[in-house]
Amino acid sequence: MGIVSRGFQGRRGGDSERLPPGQYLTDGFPVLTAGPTPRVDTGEWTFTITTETGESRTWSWREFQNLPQEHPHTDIHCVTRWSKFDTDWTGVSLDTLLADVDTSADYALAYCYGGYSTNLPLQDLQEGRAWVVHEFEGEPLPAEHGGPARLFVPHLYFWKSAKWVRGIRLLDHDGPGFWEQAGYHDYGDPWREQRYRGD
Ligand SMILES: Nc1nc2c(c(=O)[nH]1)N[C@H]1C(S)=C(S)[C@@H](COP(=O)(O)O)O[C@H]1N2
Ligand SMILES: [Mo]
Repeated sequence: MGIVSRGFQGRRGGDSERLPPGQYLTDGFPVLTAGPTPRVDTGEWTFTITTETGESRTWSWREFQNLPQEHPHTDIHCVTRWSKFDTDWTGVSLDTLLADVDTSADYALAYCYGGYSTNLPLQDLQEGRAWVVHEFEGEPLPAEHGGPARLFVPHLYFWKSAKWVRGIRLLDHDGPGFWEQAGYHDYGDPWREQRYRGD
């Protein structure tokens, strides 16, 4: 396993090189949700980052829309073994959202409307690798896929891309989210097949 993500090398080697181990390719876009789909009005939507010292920063929908928008284009990989190539999204980089946040935390817990949560090292939300997205293929993100906005962290299995994301807590200590408590891997790297605890 090299340092460069193999997702960026795949095109030369064809589809098999782009597909992480144990995955199959789908053209569809399956919906995977534990529980009912929350309906969140953009007029009420807020996104909050809270630091380990308890300081917080909150954006309204309008403030969030006025931040610099990026257009990640990449492959996604679900732990239930489907992968989808060449997905297109619009959203705000976590680097932008974290720019004025003063923290020395090492961990992050994303939490959601509806109660879902997932944990990641803070570093995995940085360096151009994570976004809060609100469009899929040029259209507002459908509610079943996490609209109005979801976390998008495509270098990890897709359960880390929390739908209906409401905020991120920055923490000194790692602690499991919803699926991690249920036995999924703490980190979830598809190239190392980190599906379940102990993988
Ligand atoms: N809030 C919330 N986010 C979630 C989930 C969920 O149940 N609730 N499921 C996760 C899982 S297991 C996957 S594979 C992806 C699925 O996203 P999709 O339904 O848009 O394909 O969302 C992730 N984010
Ligand atoms: Mo999943």
